[in-house]
Amino acid sequence: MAKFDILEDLKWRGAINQETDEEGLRKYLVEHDDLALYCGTDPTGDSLHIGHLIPFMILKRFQMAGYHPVILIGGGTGSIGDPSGRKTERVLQTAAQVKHNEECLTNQMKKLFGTENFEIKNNAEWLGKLNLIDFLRDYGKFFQVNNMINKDVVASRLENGISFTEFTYQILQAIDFYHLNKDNGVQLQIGGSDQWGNITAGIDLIHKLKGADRPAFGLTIPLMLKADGTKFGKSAGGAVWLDPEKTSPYEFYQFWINQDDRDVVKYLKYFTFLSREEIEDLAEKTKKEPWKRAAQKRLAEEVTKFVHGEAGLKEAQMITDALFSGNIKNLSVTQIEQGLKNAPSAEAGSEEKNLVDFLVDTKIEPSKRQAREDIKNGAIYVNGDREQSVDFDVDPSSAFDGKYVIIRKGKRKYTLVTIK
Ligand code: 629
Repeated sequence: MAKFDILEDLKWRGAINQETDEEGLRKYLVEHDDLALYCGTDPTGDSLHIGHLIPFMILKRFQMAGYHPVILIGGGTGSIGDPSGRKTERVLQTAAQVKHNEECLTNQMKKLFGTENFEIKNNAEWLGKLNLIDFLRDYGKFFQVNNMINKDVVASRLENGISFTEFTYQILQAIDFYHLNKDNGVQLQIGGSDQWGNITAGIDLIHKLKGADRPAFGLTIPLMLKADGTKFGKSAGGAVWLDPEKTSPYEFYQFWINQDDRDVVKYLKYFTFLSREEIEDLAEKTKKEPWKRAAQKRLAEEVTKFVHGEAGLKEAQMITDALFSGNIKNLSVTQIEQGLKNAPSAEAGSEEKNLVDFLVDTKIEPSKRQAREDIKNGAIYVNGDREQSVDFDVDPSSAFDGKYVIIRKGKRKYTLVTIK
């Protein structure tokens, strides 16, 4: 059976940085119908963020092409700490933290990958059983310290120091690949470019223990760079998380819809399952009619749907449309909280108050004179209604469960006033 040429597709997406044996992997895929591959993540937090999504979407692409992805949650390695990409030693996590994070990440993975044709493994299962003497005899002998310290990750830390614990990390990740190759038929490991040293350590170990012709491959993905030079994956509120409690579906949607024209096509290639034709069409539209932002809209829709489902996307779009049109009356309290989380805020008491005073007390207007002028000019909206009378009284109990009053000044300047 001739399968979809996944490597060609990844190349076109710009998703391949380095490969350990490009020819060999290509040949393997031509000669075999099956391939199992893995990517690991350490439970250092209780949610994935969109940076993690990059390798996991590639696993998903392999899954969709009929291959078998394995996700490794590093319960063992997460108790040690990967020095990759870090200038300083990590603080050890407690066992309880690791356990909690493992559970959170496992649930997120299940949402993204479903239950068919994929599995989740935890390396605590085998690493946790290793005793020190066996570790040194069975594995340590295959690692040369001189090679280990030459790996970028260690070399860059030699001046300021690296503990023996973190120094050993690459051996643990190597044991994982060996274990998964031997017991689960995993032939390929993928990861971000920071993982190159750990991935090649695993391949070397497999080749030493199982022979040089044993199929074992590594592939890394380039570091995501933004056209404006700032760090990818950050929004006003910090990292963009997959957990809807940390980054609401609305914020998530907004993050994608606000991307620069110079980045949007690259993101479509990385973060969506749209076909080459569709992406090329959107690239063309971005060039010819950038003001329509067709590519950004499609990107936001696709990624939000993938991560938060159809319902999450609907909600994000509903809030977006309401805030854009000013027609906010039908939003629920939680939708208001999502939509105006990063908007200016103020507080007010629950008693009725004249609009002019309300605007000055909440500092939405600098003076009564300015407040009166803006009201008369029709620039002030209270809970979605334009108010042009300076005698209008704001009644905080009239909307949004009495919790909020929303003032809009001009086209889109919202202030969320919390009622105390
Ligand atoms: C045991 C642990 C393995 C294989 C991998 C691992 C985890 C790996 C690591 N990965 C990063 C992480 O956990 O630290 N040692 O946050 C992160 N990864 C996704 C990408 C990455 C990488 O989860 O590979 O490059 C970020 O894009 O930093 O047997």
